[in-house]
Amino acid sequence: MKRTAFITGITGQDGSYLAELLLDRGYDVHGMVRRSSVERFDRIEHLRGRVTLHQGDLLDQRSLGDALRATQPDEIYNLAAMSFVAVSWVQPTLTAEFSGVGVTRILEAVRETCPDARFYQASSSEMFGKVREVPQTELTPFYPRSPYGVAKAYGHFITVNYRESYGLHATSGILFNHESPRRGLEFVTRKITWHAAAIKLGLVDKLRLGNLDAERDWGYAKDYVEAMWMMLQRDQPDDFVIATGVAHSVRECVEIAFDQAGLAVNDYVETDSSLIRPADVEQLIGDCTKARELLGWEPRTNFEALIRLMVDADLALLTQ
Ligand code: NDP
Ligand code: GDR
Repeated sequence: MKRTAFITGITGQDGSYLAELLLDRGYDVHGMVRRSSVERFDRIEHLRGRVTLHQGDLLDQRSLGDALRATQPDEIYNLAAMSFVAVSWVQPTLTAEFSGVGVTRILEAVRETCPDARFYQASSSEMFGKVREVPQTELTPFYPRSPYGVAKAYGHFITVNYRESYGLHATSGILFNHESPRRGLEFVTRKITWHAAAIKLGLVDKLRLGNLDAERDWGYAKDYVEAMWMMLQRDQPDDFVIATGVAHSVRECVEIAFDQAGLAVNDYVETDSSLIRPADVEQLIGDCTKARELLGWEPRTNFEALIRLMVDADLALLTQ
């Protein structure tokens, strides 16, 4: 029988790739979108005829219940959030509402309308923050370093708690950074690849960055949405770290991107102290042994290949 999936955050980077994956696997795909005076569904424009969209917002309990009641999903992927760490200091309360309490709202809606559905929560390596051990696993204690990380830690634990309190099939994927040509322009990899392409084409002349020494375990979003799906195929709900196990610095990202564009870094890149965060996460490295062993999941795309493909995509985008 055809299975039904419901995705919050379907207009985001991950939501759009996950919708494609689920359609390919024969699912009836539903997504939640929020009202805006200008409709911006660029990432799912090519899927518009194949997915059903429901109006809703993580701030609005009624809309969550109504959308789930109408959909009666087998699987729910809660990807919606205020996902940009830097803005979480500017809008700390709203971030807590979206990315923290919003998880409780949707879990309550699940309990009320479709308690047998399988639920996925988009947790984050930002919860490890000022890391307690290297590499980080499912058992590493959290020490979030931003209002976003704190909100995600709440979302993670409320998911665990509803699994243990009410027997929901609720799973939390602790995903490390993952990028793609659909990544928002404000995130550092895409900011770098877009600028490398734009400088190459003579459209802009500088790239200003903050902390060049920060290191992240960066993977490819397409590989990571597959892990989300794999987690919900298990009869046992659980928590999984998804990562590549290798960290690179922002500086290395710049070097690869500019090399791909055929440019010399020193001529174009400047540091800008206003882009330094009040508290940054210096290094994240994940250990995805549990996902390898229990899900059979493997990252397929390495960092260098990822950054090069993003530069090529930005060159193509800007020459359209
Ligand atoms: P994006 O920022 O690309 O997408 C976020 C989505 O959430 C958008 O569809 C956005 O809708 C929606 N959204 C935001 N606020 C609300 C709200 N109040 N109600 C309903 N929808 C809302 O994020 P990603 O795709 O990169 O990430 C997906 C999830 O995974 C997020 O929860 C993120 O925090 C988490 N995560 C991401 C990682 C990464 O490296 N990408 C790593 C670990 C976790 P709109 O289009 O209207 O703005
Ligand atoms: P992050 O991603 O905060 O890890 O959160 P981001 O790409 O924003 O920053 C990564 C690191 O790069 C440094 N940096 C800059 N960052 C941005 N955005 N812009 C700059 O100009 C810049 N210069 C240096 C940052 O200080 C940081 O150390 C992402 C999001 O997708 C979250 O939603 C997700 O949960 C985590 O990844 C895992």
